[in-house]
Amino acid sequence: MSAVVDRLATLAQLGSHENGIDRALATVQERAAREQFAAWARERGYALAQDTVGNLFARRSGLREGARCVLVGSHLDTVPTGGAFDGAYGVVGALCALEALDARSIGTEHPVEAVAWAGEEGARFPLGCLGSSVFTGAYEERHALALRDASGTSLGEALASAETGLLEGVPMREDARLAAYLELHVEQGPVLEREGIALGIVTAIAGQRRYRVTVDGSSGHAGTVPMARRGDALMSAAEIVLAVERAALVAGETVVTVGTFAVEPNAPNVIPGRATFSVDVRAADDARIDAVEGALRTSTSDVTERRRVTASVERLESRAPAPMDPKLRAAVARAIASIGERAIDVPSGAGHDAMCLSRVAPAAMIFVPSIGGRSHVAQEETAPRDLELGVEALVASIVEVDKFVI
Ligand code: HGY
Ligand code: MN
Ligand code: MN
Repeated sequence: MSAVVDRLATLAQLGSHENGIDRALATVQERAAREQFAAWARERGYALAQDTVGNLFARRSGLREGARCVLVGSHLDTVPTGGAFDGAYGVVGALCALEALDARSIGTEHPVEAVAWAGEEGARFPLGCLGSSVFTGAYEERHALALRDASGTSLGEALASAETGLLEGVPMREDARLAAYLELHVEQGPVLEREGIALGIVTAIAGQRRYRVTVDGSSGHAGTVPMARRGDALMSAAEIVLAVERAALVAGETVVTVGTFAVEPNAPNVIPGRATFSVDVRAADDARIDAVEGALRTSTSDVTERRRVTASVERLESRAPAPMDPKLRAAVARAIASIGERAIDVPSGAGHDAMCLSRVAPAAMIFVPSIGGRSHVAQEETAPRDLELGVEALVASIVEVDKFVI
C-alpha cells in the first residue's frame, strides 16, 4: 500500500464509529489526528510548529536564506458522520509530497510547509475555515478563542485542555510570510468522474454565507390552543425555509442548505416555542447570494407580521467567491503536463481553506475524483491510484511553483 493510502487509513480510525467519522476541532479524536500528523513529521525530521488556534505546520527547509515559504495543506477535522478523505487527503498528501522531495533529493529555494488547518468545517464552533481565517487575519484570534460550541465550551477552553488542546512541546510558529499556497483535495462533486479525468485544477471557489435564524413563538398545549391563536415557532420557520429554497431556485446556479434545525421544547404534544436553524447559501457570484439573503430577511419579517412570533437572522459568516491565482494555476497545469498527465479546469462548490489563503497569497488547488461525486458522508471515497496521482501532481506543482515564486 502506498504511504498516502496507508496514512489515510490510519487517520480514518480516529473518530470512527458505525455511521462515519466524527472529528470536530479540539476534541480527543481531532487532537489525536494532530498528534499523528506531528508523529509522522517528527519521524522525517521536519520542524514542527503550531499556533494558538491549533493550526499545525511541518517545515522542510529551503535552500535560499530568508525565502518565504510555500504552504501546502488542508484540514484534519471532519463534519459529523464524515468521510476519510475530505481534508485529511490534502494534509497527508502534503506530507507525502515533502517526503517525495526528500526521496528524490530535490532541493527547493523556498521552505515548503505541510499545514493542517484547524476547524475548517465549522462543525463545532460556529465559524468555517476557522484556523485559516485567523492565520490570514480575516478573523481575530481573540474572537475565535471566544467562540462557543453548543454546550457552552469556548474554543480557548478546549484548546487549553490536555485531552483536546494544543500539542505539548511544539513551539509557536513565528514566521507567517507566504510565497504561495497549494491545496490538494477530493473534488466532492461529479465532474472529474463524469469526464473520466483524474486531475482537476480549480478555477474559483464559490462564495458562501452562513446564518443562524431564531424564531420565538409561544409554547402551549397541542390539544387546546386554537390554530388562530397560536404562535408556532416551527410552522413559521418552515415558511422561511421554503422561501429560501424558492429563492435559490429562482436565482439559479445557487444552492441553499438548512443543515441544522432545533425545536424547543421538542415534544409531540407541545406547540414549539422556539425554532433555531442554520442557512448555508453558495453561488459563484455574490448577486445570487444577495438574492437569497434578501428572501431570507423578507420572509422572516413577513412571518413575524402574519404570525404571533418574533424572529432574528444572524449572519455568522460571509465569504466572497475566491478565484484561484492565474499564474499559479498555469504553473500547476505545466506541472501536470510535465508528468505526462491531463487535467481539466473545475469550479469548486465546496469551501476550502484556500479561500482564506487566496486573500493573502497566490493560491491554487488540485482536485482528484470522488467516487459517485459523494462527500460529507461516510461513503466518500477516491480510488487509490487517483490519490497517488494527486500527490505526484502536487510534488510536480511544488517544484514548478518554486521556480518562479520568490
Ligand atoms: O462546507 C464546505 O464547503 C467545506 O466542506 N467545509
Ligand atoms: Mn468538508
Ligand atoms: Mn475539505
